[in-house]
Amino acid sequence: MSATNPIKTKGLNVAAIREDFPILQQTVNGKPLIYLDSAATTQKPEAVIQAMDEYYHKYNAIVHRGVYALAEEATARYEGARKKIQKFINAKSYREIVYTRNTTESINLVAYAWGRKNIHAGDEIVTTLLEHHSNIVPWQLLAKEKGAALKFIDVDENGLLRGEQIETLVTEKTKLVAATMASNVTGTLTPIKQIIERAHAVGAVCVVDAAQSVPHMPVDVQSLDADFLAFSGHKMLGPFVGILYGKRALLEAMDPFLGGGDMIREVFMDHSTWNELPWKFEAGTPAIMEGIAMSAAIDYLNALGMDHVRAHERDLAAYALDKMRDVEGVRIVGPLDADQRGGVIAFAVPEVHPHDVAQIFDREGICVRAGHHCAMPLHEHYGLAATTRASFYVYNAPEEIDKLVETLAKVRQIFRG
Ligand code: 7TS
Repeated sequence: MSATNPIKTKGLNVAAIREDFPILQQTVNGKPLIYLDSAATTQKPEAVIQAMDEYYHKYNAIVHRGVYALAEEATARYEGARKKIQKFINAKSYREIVYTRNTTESINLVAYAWGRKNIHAGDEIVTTLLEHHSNIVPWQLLAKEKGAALKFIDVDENGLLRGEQIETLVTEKTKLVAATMASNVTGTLTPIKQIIERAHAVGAVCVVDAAQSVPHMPVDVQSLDADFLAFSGHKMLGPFVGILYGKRALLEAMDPFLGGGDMIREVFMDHSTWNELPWKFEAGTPAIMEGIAMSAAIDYLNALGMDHVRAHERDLAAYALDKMRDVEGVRIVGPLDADQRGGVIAFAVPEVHPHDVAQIFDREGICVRAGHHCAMPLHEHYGLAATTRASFYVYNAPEEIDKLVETLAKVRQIFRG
């Protein structure tokens, strides 16, 4: 892939983008590295690596507490990155952006701090069969503790959510709906706006898992009217930090999640009072460097344009679906229409274990993931214990998909003996 021969989808100039990612310049097992595991974590462009490096070289210091120049610099950049994240998802205020460790912690924060106050015996929580375990298990724990019921919106034969169940399962008994915008297995895009509207129509709040959507398409929390929305910086070119968006009124009314330094206003021997939003939910020393480097990740994505990112991934998915369907016996899970899915394709090869598939891919320098991808109920729905998954991002080119399909054909040959 040379810079003089840019490979283009409708959305992006991949050859130019690839030059910004040092890790992609290497060979693995003597083959050019083909990274197809961005749903797990994305690679980082030079600008993000430099932002992390610069922090440790120039202004490593604690935020919020120091009065010296270094600490002021760190604080300004850390809080500046928060404002950039706010704008990126069009939140009304930076006070609605809470730094966490990851999407998982963001969802757990809501389950503890909102859920334990607002869910009672007999209430219902509705989620979907498409969810990652991080948007199932916290609700199971909450439901069990409170004597509430947890219900699942099912998936149809095309890998889409059963639209009618959004109406029938979300009822007056429902207090919370937790749904993903995009599946990390089938890639399915859900009718999240309709789900949020339905939740609000019955007086419930809606928690949106945006781990596979904020990195891949324009997301506007105000136009969605999302109550809570969770995502991970490391899945969008940034470091290991998570974000929770929450409507200000909801966050104000919640008790803290974790107790400790920074989240308090005053501490007495018998009680404490809380800091303002968003710091009320940020106990202890945060991931400062990680937060700061989110700024560079968002600058990079903004320069590409999120519409272009989505168009690029849609085209890659369409290209891959088309080619993979020609490989005899390969079963693709989820929708076969690229307009209905993100750049994630999980598949099964008959009589070959997904780990063996992934190992053969590795020999060719191709990184794919094998397993249940933290979505066991969805795999059970498909009657599969595991799948192999390829997931795409801004630096992937159609030529890499050609290699994927070529290797897939090889897997079939090897195991046919
Ligand atoms: N929700 C979805 C839809 C995800 O894809 C993931 C991670 C999470 C939540 C959890 O994110 P975390 O940052 O808290 O770990 N998904 C994957 C994956 O597909 N492979 O590895 C992690």
